[in-house]
Amino acid sequence: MLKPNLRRTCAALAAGTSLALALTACGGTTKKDVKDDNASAASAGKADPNAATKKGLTVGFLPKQVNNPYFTTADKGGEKAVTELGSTYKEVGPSSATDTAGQVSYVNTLTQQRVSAMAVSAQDPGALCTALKQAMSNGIKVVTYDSDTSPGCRNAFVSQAGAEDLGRTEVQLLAEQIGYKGEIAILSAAQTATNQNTWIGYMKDELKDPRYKDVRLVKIAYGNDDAQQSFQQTQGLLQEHPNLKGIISPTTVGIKAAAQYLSGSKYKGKVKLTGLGTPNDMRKYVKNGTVDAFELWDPAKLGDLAARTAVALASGQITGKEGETFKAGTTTYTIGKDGVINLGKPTVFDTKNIDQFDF
Ligand code: RAM
Repeated sequence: MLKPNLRRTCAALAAGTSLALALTACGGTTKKDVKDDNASAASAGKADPNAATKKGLTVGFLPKQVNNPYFTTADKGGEKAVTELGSTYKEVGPSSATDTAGQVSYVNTLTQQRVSAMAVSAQDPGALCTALKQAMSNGIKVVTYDSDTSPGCRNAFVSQAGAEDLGRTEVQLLAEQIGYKGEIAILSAAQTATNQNTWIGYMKDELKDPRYKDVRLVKIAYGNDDAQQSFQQTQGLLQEHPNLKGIISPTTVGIKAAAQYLSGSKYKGKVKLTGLGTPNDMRKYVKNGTVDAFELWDPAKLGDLAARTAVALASGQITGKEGETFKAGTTTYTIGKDGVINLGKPTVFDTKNIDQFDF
C-alpha cells in the first residue's frame, strides 16, 4: 500500500507535473489494487461494431520474456497483423520471466510513448496493475494475451485456449501414458505466472477424479522459464523422487529442458513427459522416444488475435464487455465473461502429426 503522503505526492505529480515523473514515482502494485481488480475493466462508452478500423495507431507488445522463442513466434504474429491493419508495431520487454519490476517499467515506457494500445503477457496477476490502470486512464487500450492480470487491470484478455481444457487435458495425457498409476510432478515456469497457476489449479482438480486414485502429485517445481534452471529442476525431481513416473511441464521452456534431461538419462522413455511445447522444439524428443504426446496452440495465431483485439478496442468496435462481437481476419469472436476472448482448441502433437507443423 502507498503511504498517505506518498499517495498525495503521486496525485500531485499526476496532476501538476509530467506524466513521466508521476509514473516513475508511483508505479508498482499495492495490495488494495489486487482486491479491487476482480471486475473486468471494459472501457466506458458503447461499442460501435460498425466503426471503421483505425489506421496509423501504435500497438506495443510486452511479452513475459523477449528472448523466449514462444514469444518471438507469438509477437511476430502480432507484428504481421498490426502492419496488415495499417498501424505501427513495437515490442519491449524483459529477458527474464521473473522480472516483474522490469515489466512495470516497460508498461510505463509504453504509456509515456503514448501508444494507442498495448498487448501484455503478465508475469504476475497483480504487479502490473497500477501501471496498467495508469495507461488505461491515459486512454490507452490494454489487452493481455497468453498470461492475464486480474481482470480489472486490462480491457480484454486473449486466451490461448480454455484454461480448464488445458489443465485437464494435460493430466489426461500423462495419466494415459503412465497407465493411471504412480507418482507425478509438475515443472512449471515462474511461481507467480498467472497462466501456469491457473492451469495447475485445473490439473489438481482433475486429479480429484476417482480414476486418478492411484496417481499422486508429489511436487511442483519452478524452472522460471530459464533453460538451465528447468534442466536442474528436472534432475532434482528425479533425485528426490526416484519412483517418479511422469512429469507435466506447462511451459515451452520447461518441457524442452526436461526432455533434454530425460533424453540423455536412464529415465528416457521410462519417465513420461507431457505438457505444452512447440513442435519444432519437441520434434527430436518425440522421434527418439523420450516424449509420446504433448500439446499447444499456434503462438503466431495468439499474437495475431491479440493485435486485432487491440486495434478493435482502439477503433471503438469493442469495449471489452461480455457479449460484444468483432471480426479478426475472417473469424468472428465473441467476448466472454470477464472480457476473455478464446483463441480455440489446442492441438495434441505426437509421432503421427508432428511433421505437419512448423513453429
Ligand atoms: C512459455 C511461457 C508462456 C506459456 C508457454 C506455454 O513459453 O511460460 O507464458 O504460454 O510457455
